[in-house]
Amino acid sequence: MSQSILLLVPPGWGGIWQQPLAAGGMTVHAHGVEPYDPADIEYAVSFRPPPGLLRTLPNLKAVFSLGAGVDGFLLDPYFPKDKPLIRFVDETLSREMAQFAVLHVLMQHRTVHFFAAAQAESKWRQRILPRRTEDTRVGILGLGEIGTVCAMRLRDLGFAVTGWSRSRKAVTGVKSFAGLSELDAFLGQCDFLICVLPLTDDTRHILNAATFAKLPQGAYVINIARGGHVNEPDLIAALDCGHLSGATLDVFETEPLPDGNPIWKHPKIMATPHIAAITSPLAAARAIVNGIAAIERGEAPDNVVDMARGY
Ligand code: NDP
Ligand code: OXD
Repeated sequence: MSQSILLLVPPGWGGIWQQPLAAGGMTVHAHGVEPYDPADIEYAVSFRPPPGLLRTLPNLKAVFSLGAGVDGFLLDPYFPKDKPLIRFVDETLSREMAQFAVLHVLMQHRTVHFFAAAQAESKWRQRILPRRTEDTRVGILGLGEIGTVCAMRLRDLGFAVTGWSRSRKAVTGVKSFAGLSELDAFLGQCDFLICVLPLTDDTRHILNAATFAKLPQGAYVINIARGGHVNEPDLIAALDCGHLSGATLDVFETEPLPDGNPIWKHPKIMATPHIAAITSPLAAARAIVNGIAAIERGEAPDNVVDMARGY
């Protein structure tokens, strides 16, 4: 039987998501593109739905996120919290997030900028690494689906890797710090800090002047989670005073990053447009079709968000 899905994505993005869902046997209505009867809708699929809209669907059974993060849903004060919200968890997504983290750690660790500048001057400038790999401490904030893969890849490259999460983890070769009481000890030993937390009331602006001050002098910050984790003026101040050596930001408080925002031209920031990893429409459709099939059989789907925790 064909289930009726409402697709809520920005204008122009409908096609790439609609086609694989329709191929999976779903009847797909694209919000803003064609009229639909709200009473027909059983499932909604989105990344950041218009606030209040999901509440207007009287026969909604569940909501599927096209992303791993669900802050775009839970920021809506009218989100129907009595319906299951299912997030996207995918091996390829985790692997590509880890690639991005590894890429940006290695670019700094191997001082790519130094050699690029030397080449620009046609200079043969050899030098040894400023810090040995095993002495380079990489801390992952958020040791969940994605953070764990980042930790394992960096560990396999020989870095000294630690992680911080709400509950204690057992990842071979990765020291686990847990809970707020261990946050300062964790921060104090991060030459690189990689944020892969979900954005919740507890983690908003977790990266601020006070937390930057607890990082070792010269630490490098990589945020691939959500812009709301970083207090951006505090980050710029910590870079400008020389306490932090640099930052890679893939996500921002306001996206797209507005024209004129100082982050664009900051010499110590590498900014990318929320592309650390992008959900594959085919993989998302497969997960949604499987999740709907489970619900229709009366079973619980995988990856249901815990509304009390917010992730
Ligand atoms: P998970 O839910 O699997 O992992 C979240 C981790 O954060 C868990 O280890 C959890 O601890 C920890 N955590 C959450 N809240 C706290 C807290 N208050 N204190 C300490 N630890 C906490 O999420 P994913 O790994 O799947 O995704 C992480 C985030 O990555 C997403 O929410 C999304 O924002 C971002 N993302 C960004 C992308 C991009 O392109 N830039 C692409 C994909 C995701 P515990 O395990 O103990 O519960
Ligand atoms: C996600 C994202 O949460 O793309 O998956 O940011």
